[in-house]
Amino acid sequence: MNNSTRFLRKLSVLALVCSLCSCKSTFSTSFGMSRLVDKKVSANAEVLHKRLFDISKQGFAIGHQDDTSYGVGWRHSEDLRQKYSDVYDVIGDYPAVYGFDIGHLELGNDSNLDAVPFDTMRELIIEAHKKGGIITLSWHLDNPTSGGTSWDKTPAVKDILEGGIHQDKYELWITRVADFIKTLNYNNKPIPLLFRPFHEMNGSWFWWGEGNCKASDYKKLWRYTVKLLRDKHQLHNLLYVYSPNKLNPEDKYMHYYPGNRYVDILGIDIYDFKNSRDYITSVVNDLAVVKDIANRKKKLYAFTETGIEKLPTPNWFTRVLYPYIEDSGIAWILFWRNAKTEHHYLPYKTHESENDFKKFETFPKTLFLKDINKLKQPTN
Ligand code: BMA
Repeated sequence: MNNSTRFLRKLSVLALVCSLCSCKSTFSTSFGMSRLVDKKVSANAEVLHKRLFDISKQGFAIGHQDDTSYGVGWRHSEDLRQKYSDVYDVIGDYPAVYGFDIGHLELGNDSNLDAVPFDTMRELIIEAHKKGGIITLSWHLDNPTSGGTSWDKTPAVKDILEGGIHQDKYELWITRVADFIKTLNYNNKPIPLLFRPFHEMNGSWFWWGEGNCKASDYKKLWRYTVKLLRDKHQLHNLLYVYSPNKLNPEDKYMHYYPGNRYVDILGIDIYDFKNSRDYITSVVNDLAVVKDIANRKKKLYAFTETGIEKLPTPNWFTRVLYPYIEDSGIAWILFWRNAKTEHHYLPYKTHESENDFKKFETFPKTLFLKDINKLKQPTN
C-alpha cells in the first residue's frame, strides 16, 4: 500500500467514524431545524420541538397564561374540585399552550407572585401535559439586590454573575427552580417545558432590562442560567426561548441575544395599548424581523405574549389580530392572563368579545387543544 492509498484509507475510516458519531450531534435536526441548546436533551423535549415545527406548518397553537389556575371570578386553588378555564367556558375547547409563571419560587414561597400555589401549579402542569397541552414557563423573579419585585430597577445583574456579591443567592434561587422542575413528571418522565426567562429585556421596566444592566451582562446571565440548569442540575427537559418586547425604532432584536448555542426558539412580546394601527404595524414589522432571523438560524419562532387589556376594541381577534398573523409562520401565540374584569386578555362568558373569539376559533390557522391533538404525534 503506497502512501496515498494509506492516506485515503485513513480518510475514509475517519469519515465513517464521523458519520457514526454524528447521528445525534449533526448541526441540524432531522427536520432541518438547528440543533438544540442541550446536547443531552430528553427524547420528549425533542418531540415537543418537532411537534412545534409541525404545528407551525399548519397554523399556530393558541396559548393562554394561567388558563386553568384562575379566571375572571374563579380560582382553582379555592375550589380544587373545579376544573375550569375561561377559554373552555367560551369555546368548548382548551388552549393548546399553557403559560405559568414561577416568580417567587426563587424565594422558597408556597405561592407565585399572582397567588397560585406551586402545588396547584404542579398539578395543573401535569394535567395539561397529560391531555396533550404544551407548557411554557415565564419567571417574574424578584430583584436579588434590593429585595424588590421584578419591576424594581435597582441594578442587580452584575451582582449575581460569577464573582458578584449575590452569586450564592442566585445559585440558591436556581436550585429552588430546578428542584421544582424536577417534580414535574408524568409517567416517570420529565415533562418538556418551553422556558422563557428574562423576557422583554429591551424594555426598561424589569431589573434585567434596558438601562438597568449592560447587554453583555444580560448575555452572561442567560448563559450562566442555562449552564446551571442544564449542566449543574442536569435538567434536560427545557427548550430555551428568547423574547424581547416590541421593537422600538432604535431597538435591535439581537442586541441582547446570548448566542445560537443558548437559544432554541425566538419570540417576541407585543401588546395592543388600545391603538390598533400601532399594534398592527408592530406585529407585521416585528414578526417579519423575527421570522427572517429565525429562518436564517433554522430556529422556530413564536408570538410569546400578546393581548389587549379588557378587550375594548370590537372584533379584535378577527380583524386586528388574525389577518396579520395568519401567514406569519409562528409556532404559537400566548395571550396574557385573565385575572379580573379590569385585567384580562381573553373573553370570559358574558363578555362582549365572546362571539369574536368563537369566530377566531373557527379560523383555519388557530389551533386549540383538540386541533393539535389531531395532528400526528411525531416520534423521536
Ligand atoms: C403582568 C401583570 C401582573 C402580573 C405579572 C406576572 O403583566 O399581569 O399583574 O403579576 O404579569 O404574571
